[in-house]
Amino acid sequence: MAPDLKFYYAPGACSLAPHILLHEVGAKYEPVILRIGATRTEFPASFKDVNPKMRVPTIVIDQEIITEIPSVCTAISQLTPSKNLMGKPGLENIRVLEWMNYLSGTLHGGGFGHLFRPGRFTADESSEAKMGVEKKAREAIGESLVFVEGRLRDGKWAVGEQMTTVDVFLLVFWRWGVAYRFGMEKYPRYRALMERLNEVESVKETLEFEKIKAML
Ligand SMILES: N[C@@H](CCC(=O)N[C@@H](CS)C(=O)NCC(=O)O)C(=O)O
Repeated sequence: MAPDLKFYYAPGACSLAPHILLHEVGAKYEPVILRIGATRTEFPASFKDVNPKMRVPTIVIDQEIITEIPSVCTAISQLTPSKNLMGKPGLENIRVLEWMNYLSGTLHGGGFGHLFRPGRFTADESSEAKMGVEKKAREAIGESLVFVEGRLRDGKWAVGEQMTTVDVFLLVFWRWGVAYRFGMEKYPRYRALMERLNEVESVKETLEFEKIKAML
């Protein structure tokens, strides 16, 4: 029997990556849309009962609550193992985990997380202190984008010979990089990967579903 799925997401947020995977595996799920404001998050207090961390993505699979992008993506990919969305078992899977950990911890948490919510990372409430955090975050993101570009291979998916969860997670940062003016034209391999991704049916479907654009 197909599992009962409930998926909490915010349009254009990091939840876009697992959202695409849900469409890629053709899952039937109940979507729950939450909103993230420019300076503060507007999740309903009741969401705390689902995810005490108050973050999207959150997926509930047969009453099991799963949070954190790498695990949410792993859980979705296990719905259709033949698609190898976490890479084929063996080295590919290891490379996918390596990418996901880097993207999640360094680029997302250490970079964009600081840029979006600088107040969380300084005890000093002055705007100068927040601007200092934003400045360091922009430097860290810039370094990560150079690293990502260097790791991508011309005309290939990020790992192996087919789309994996890494490619769709990279789409999240591409869109943010464009929106926050990181000069994404400096990253031709990254752009080529995004162009390829934007031809994938599940990606088109999910962007339409979230009412957002690819931002190429
Ligand atoms: N480590 C978490 C981070 C999730 C996260 O930060 N999600 C953002 C959206 S991109 C969020 O829910 N933000 C709300 C907030 O920061 O208050 C993960 O990998 O899932």
